[in-house]
Formats: sequence, structure tokens, C-alpha cells
Amino acid sequence: PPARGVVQLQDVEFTYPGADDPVLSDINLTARPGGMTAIVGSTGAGKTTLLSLIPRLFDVTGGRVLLDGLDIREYDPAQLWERIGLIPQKAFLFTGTVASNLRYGNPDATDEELWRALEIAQAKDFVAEMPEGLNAPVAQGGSNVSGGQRQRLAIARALVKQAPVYLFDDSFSALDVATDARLRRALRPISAHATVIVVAQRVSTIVDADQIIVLENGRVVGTGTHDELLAGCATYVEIVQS
Ligand code: M5T
Ligand code: MG
Repeated sequence: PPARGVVQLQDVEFTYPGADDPVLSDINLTARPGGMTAIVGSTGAGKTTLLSLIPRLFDVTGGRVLLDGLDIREYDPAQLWERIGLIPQKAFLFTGTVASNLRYGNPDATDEELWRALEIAQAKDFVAEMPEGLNAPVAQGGSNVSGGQRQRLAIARALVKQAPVYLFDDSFSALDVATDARLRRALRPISAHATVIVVAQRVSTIVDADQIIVLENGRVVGTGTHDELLAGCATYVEIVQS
């Protein structure tokens, strides 16, 4: 069957290797294509950990994660990775060129596809301004680009994969508010057919998410729309007001 991108976490528990206590417990959620799921919660709540379980950077220690109805442990790891575009909280670039960084994950992408991804990621202008364009060198650790540019290139790299599932871990925090807003608008056509899960610091940017999951100390303390959570989730109200 074709990849659709339905992600389900069922009774998920996770304890880091060597640790005593779980950092996630009783996590249940479903994220569907054609919508955006946002995850909010204070620092250390477990947001990054939760995302890392979906491409199997770590395996759950209880419960299960399903992709399109199949336990992710049943997938070939490469097949799973092909279906998930992860934009980590700390974007990283490889030493090479802009193009080699973007083609990681989809070596066959055409230049046109790269430019399209750069356009959505709000990275087209600064790449076009580099004399070498797509062939501009990326220095070790991406040290010749700014933090915000690095983040946008990492977003473009994920988009080049054309995955059915995208996981954005706080990927907009290094961007100014205007670029953040433009990027989110540009991503709308993608979330119209893909499953998009975003971890957000700025609650203002996820008020129109289809569902918002509120995490506190590794547990889900609220699930709903912005209005539903404002009316019924004290933790969410606190986050909004902070
Ligand atoms: C959740 C602990 C961390 C915290 C909890 C990544 C990582 C985290 N932890 C480890 O013990 N080992 C690790 O490798 O797990 O942490 P998180 O998932 O990083 O939380 P967050 O993403 O919600 O926080 P933040 O600051 O990114 O908003 O107890 O010590
Ligand atoms: Mg985090």
C-alpha cells in the first residue's frame, strides 16, 4: 500500500538507556496527513524525546509506534527514514556544498527540486546571492552560515525528501518573527497532504494547528485545539501566558 503518513503512538513509555525513570509515560496520540499536530510543553517536558521515537532514533521501552498501521519496528530502517523528514532542534550541516547537503536523503533530486525546497524554506534568496549558488561551499559544521540560515537549509533538506511525515523540532526558533510567518505560510501546501508534527516554543505560531498536545513531565496533560485547551487545560493557559 502507498505511504500515507498516519503516525500513532499507543501507550508509549520511554526510559533513556541507563536511566531509572521514564521521561515519557502513557503517551497516546494520532497525527494524520492533511493536518498539523503541535506539541508544546516547558523545557525538559519530553518533546524532543517524543519526536526521536518516530524515526527510531530510540526505541520505545513500552507501548508502540505505528506508521500507517504497521509497528515501526517492522520497517526496514532505511525505508522508515525515507518516509520521515526530521528537522532536529539543533540543525546540522555536512561539510560540502549547499547541493550536497540538500541531496542527503534524496540523491536523485534535480536542481529545480532543490530550488523549490529552498523557496519554501525561505532560503532561496541567500543561496541565490552566493556566487556559487547551489555549489556554494558549506564549511565544517556549517560555520559559514548563520544559525537561522542553517535551520532553513535543514528544513529545505527535509523537504527535498518529499516524505509523507515531517517532524519539526522547534525549527523556527532561530528565525525572526517575519521569516517564521512566511515559512509557515509556505509550508501550508505541504501540510495539506503530509503529516506535520511541530514542536513549538512560540505558541502564537501554532494557534491554528489541527490539534495541540500539551506535555508536562513526560505525560500528555491536554489534547485539543487552541480554544479547547484555553478553556480546559491549566498547563496550556500557563504556557500561553508565559
Ligand atoms: C526530556 C532527558 C532530559 C529531560 C527529559 C535528549 C535527552 C533528554 N534527556 C536525557 O536523559 N537524555 C537525552 O539524550 O529527558 O528531555 P527533552 O525531550 O529534550 O525535552 P524537551 O525537548 O521538551 O525540552 P526543550 O528544552 O527542548 O524544550 O529530563 O534531561
Ligand atoms: Mg527539545
